[in-house]
Amino acid sequence: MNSFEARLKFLQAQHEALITRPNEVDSTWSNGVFERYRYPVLTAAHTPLFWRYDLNPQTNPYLMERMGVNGVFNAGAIELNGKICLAARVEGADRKSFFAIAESDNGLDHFRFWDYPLVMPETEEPDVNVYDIRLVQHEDGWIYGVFCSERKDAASKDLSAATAQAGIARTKDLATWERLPDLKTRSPQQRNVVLHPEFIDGQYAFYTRPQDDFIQAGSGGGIGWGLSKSMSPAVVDEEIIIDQRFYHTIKEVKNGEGPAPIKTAKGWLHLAHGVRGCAAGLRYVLYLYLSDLHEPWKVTHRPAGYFIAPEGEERVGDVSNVTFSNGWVARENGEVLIYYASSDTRMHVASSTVERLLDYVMNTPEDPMRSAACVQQRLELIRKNLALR
Ligand code: BGC
Ligand code: BMA
Repeated sequence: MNSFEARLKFLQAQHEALITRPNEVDSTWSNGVFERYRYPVLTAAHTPLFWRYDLNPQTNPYLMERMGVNGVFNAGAIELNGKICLAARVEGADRKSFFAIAESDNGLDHFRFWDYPLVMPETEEPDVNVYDIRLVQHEDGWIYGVFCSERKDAASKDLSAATAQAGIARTKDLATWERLPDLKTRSPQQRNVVLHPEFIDGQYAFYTRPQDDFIQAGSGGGIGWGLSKSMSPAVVDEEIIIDQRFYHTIKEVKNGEGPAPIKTAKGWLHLAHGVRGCAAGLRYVLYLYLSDLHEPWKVTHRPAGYFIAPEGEERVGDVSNVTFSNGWVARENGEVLIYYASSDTRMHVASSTVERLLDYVMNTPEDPMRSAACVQQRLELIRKNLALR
């Protein structure tokens, strides 16, 4: 066996061992709200070797990686035909990202990418980068993918100036996609747009995130809500802010809806991200909130603080100190699989149940917004607990 073949065999064995490695609950983590798992479910190394290497000894005698993958993160998620499918953001070494489906039977391990990444049709004005797709099974029968489409801001002299808008596509099988026009709103910038799974008064409903600037929320931002009569084109004329940013909270700088909310008996359960600025840069954490079953734009419960924040190795990566989620799956048995990415690098899974998450959102006190009030809130808990002794 020559060295090319030997190395190829080694790489293949290593890859297969990685993707068939059983996952297990991380026994060092225990807060009663959710379980963390020991291993990431997807990483750059999970992508097939034939996406990265030229496997022909004639054209690649050194068996070099020709097209590196920088990270696999921010995946949309859906349960389809009994499989858990993730639509991951795969970012090449060239910093352009694209979507690719990886599927697993149990949603915890053995995720395997389909042979080809998704071929997302372009619009007339091509996207420069696409990312963070939210998959939604809508009651109209289509599976929609709503994602960020980023293009260079041609009007600005600043080389990095960009505009983000919501790209929309639909499918029945995750394999073939029909691209629809981008969402139209009054905001020059939209990221983190999510389609609500049900009609509201016969219209499509969107969670939006209007901003004046590509990065900075300025005086705007917050999670918005608006209705559209159609999906092609989808047009939201009026946006209201349903979940604002607040000074000195986990969402002081920015926030945005995560995946589409889960319908429960007590209301719509939402997962979102909050961002604050600090000396180390931006810190992204995840939080939950609950909104009214019949009027999903009315928030009923806002547990204080974060639900998931980066821990251990999750804190380090291409963009460190980030947890981000745009995918979760509520299973028939009440289990919830939460897919979150760490530091724009890899995908993890956490598990809980609708029952536990509802208990968490309904019984975690709200943020009283001042240190003194927070102490009072904690004293109340301490007194009650000490009275039990
Ligand atoms: C990156 C995203 C990031 C956004 C705002 C984009 O260019 O690809 O990952 O969320 O900028 O910082
Ligand atoms: C954003 C998101 C994500 C990313 C995060 C941190 O604004 O849209 O793509 O995970 O920044 O870089």
